[in-house]
Amino acid sequence: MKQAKAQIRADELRRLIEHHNYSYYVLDDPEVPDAEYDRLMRELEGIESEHPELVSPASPTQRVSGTPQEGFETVRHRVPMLSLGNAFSDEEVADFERRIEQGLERQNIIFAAEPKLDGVAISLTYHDGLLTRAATRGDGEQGEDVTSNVRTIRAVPLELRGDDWPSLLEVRGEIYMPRAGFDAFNRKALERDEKPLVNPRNGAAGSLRQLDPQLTAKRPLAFFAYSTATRDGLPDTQFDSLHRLRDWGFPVNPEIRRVEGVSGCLEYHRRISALRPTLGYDIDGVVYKVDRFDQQAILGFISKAPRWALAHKFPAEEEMTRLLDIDIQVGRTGALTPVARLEPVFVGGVTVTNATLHNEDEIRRKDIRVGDWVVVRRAGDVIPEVARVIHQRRETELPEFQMPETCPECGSAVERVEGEAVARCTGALICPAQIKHGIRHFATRKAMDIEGLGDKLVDQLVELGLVNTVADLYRLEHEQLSSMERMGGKSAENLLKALEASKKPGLDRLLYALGIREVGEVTAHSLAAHFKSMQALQEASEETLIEVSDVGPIVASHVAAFFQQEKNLRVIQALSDAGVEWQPLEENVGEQPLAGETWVLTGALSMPRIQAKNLLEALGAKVTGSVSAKTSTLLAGEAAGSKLTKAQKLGVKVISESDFVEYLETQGVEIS
Ligand code: 5U1
Repeated sequence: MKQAKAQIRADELRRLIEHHNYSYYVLDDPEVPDAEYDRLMRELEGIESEHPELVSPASPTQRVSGTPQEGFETVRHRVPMLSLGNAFSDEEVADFERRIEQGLERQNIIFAAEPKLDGVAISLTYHDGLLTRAATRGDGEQGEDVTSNVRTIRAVPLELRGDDWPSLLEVRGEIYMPRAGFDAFNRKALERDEKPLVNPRNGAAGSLRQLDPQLTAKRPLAFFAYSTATRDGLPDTQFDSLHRLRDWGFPVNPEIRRVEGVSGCLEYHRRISALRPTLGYDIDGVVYKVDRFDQQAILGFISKAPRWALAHKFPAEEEMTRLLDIDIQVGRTGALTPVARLEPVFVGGVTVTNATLHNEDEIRRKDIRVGDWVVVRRAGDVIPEVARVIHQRRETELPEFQMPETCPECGSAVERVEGEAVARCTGALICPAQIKHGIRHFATRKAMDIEGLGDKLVDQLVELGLVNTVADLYRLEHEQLSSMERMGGKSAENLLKALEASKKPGLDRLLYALGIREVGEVTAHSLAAHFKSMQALQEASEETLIEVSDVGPIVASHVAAFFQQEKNLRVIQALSDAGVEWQPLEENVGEQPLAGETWVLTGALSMPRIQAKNLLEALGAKVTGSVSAKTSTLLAGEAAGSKLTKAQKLGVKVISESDFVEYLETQGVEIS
C-alpha cells in the first residue's frame, strides 16, 4: 500500500478501534463481535509493520510495548492520593452527616454515592491528552511507576476523546479484575497445573506488579475512574465531573447516583448491597462524597482523609477462623460430602459454623487439614465455603485428610468411580441417610406433594424401621403416626389424607419422585411422554433411552441401571400394590377439554389441592401459581384473598369449588 493511502487507512482503523473500545469499556454496549474487533486490529498491525514510520505510542497496537523491566521506579504523586474514613454501621453514617452539616452550617446535603471497588488504586497522568504515567498509590505520597503494565489494559484510554480536557490531567480510580475473567483465568491455570489466583483483588494487584507487560496483557483487567487530582477543566460537582471523565473516554461506574442526606445514603447502601452478587466484580462497600467541590473545600482534610468522603463498608465476605473438624454428610444418591466444622465466625453478615469443602480433590488441592487456620467465604446467599488455608499459620505437622473407606452412616463400603470427583456409599438399600433423603425427596411438592411429611417425622419413621422404602409410606396406619413425637391425631389424619391424595400421580411425577440419578422434572416428563408406560420404560435399552430429547448417554446409563436393579422394581411393584396408580401423559392433547388453558388455585378447598391439580392436568390444563392476564380460570375456595382480587381486576373467569365439581361430573370424572 502506498504511504499516503496507508496513513489514511491507519488513521481510520485507529478511530474505529478506539470507538469500539469506548463502546465496550465505557458505554458497556459493544457494537461489533470480538472477531470483528480482532480483524481491525490485525489490519492495523499489518499496515504498521509495512510502514513502521506510521506507528505512534498512542496507537492501539502499542499497548504491549517495551521489554521486561528489572523493577519499578518510585515516583512522587503531584497531589497525594488520599485514603477514606470507614463506617460499618448506620449510626456512623449519621455521625458523618452531622459533622458535615455542622461544618457547612446547612442541612439536606447532596452526596455523590458510588460502589467501592475491591481492586487496586491507580493514578493516571495525561499530558496534552496522551497517557504518560500510571502510578500505584503506594503510601499515598509515593507510588510505583507501572505505566507499561497499565497501558495493556484496554479500558484505560491511551488518548483522550474530545478536546476540552486540561493539558495536564491526573485521573484516579481502581483497576480491578472482573469475576468472569478471574474464574476463566483460574480454570485455565488449573487445567495447566499452574497456581490459581487467590481472589480477584490479589489477581489485579499481582498483574500490575508483573515485570513483563506481556504477562499483564494476558490478565483480564478493567478500570473505573472515581476522581481527579485537580479540578481544572471540570464541572463544579463530583457527579458532573465523573460524567465529564466518561466523555473523555474513562469507564465510570454506572451505579453512581446523587443522593440526599443520611436516608438517601443508607437507601443507596441497601440497594447496592442487594445488587452486589449480580455486579460481576467485587466491591467491599459504597463511598459517599459531598457532591459540591466548593463544599468539599470548606470541609478540608483530617490527616490524610477528606472530611467530605466516607466509605460505608459491607460486612466482610471473607474471614479467618479455625477448622475444628471435617464431617462427612451422606446425600440422597449416597454422595459423601466433606463439611468443615468451624470455630464460629461472623462473615457475610451471619455467624458461620459449617462450610462446604466440596469433595476430596478440593481438600487435597487446597491442602486443608483439621487444625488449620482457614479463610471462610460467604458471598450473598451462597453456601459458605472454605476458600483457602493460611499455610503460614500452620505451626505443627497436621495429618492429611482421608476420605473414610466406609460410610459413617451405615458402614457400607465407599467407592469412587474412576473420573468422578465424588465418593459414594454403596449401601443404598440399608443406608439410613440415603433412605431418609430419598423419602424426603419423594414427598416434595414437585414430586408426590405429600404435605405433612416433615424431616423430623421421616427421621423417626426410618429410625424405627417403619419405613424402609417409599412404598412403606402407603402402609402407615393412624395409630403408628399419631404415636410419633410431635404428631397428634389430627396431623396423622391429615398426613394419611395427603398420602391418599397422592396416589394418582402422572407418570412423570412418579419418575421424578423415585429419585433416579440425573432425572430432574424435565427429563422425567420427557421420559414419560416418550415411553408412555412404566413397563415400556423398564424395558428400554440405553440406545432407546438416548433417543429421548434431553437424554444423553450419562442419563441413559443411570436410568437403565435404575431399572436393572431388582430392589427398585420391587419398590415400584409395592407402590402399585399399595394402590398408587400412575397416569400416562395424555396423548391426544387436542381431545382434552381443558387443553391450552391455564388455571390457578386459591383459597381453602375441601379436596386436597394436589387432587384438584392432578384432575385439571389430566383434563389438559396447565396449573400455575399466580394470576395474570394469561390465566384462563381461577378456582377459588373459601377465604380466597389477593389472587381473587387480582383475577376480578383482570376480568379472569372465577369458579367456586362446587361449580368445579359439577363441571367434573359433566366430564364423567370420578372424584374419590
Ligand atoms: N468509588 C471510590 N472509591 N474510592 C476510593 N471513590 C473513591 N474515592 C477515594 C478512594 C480512596 O478517594 C477519594 C477521597 C478521592
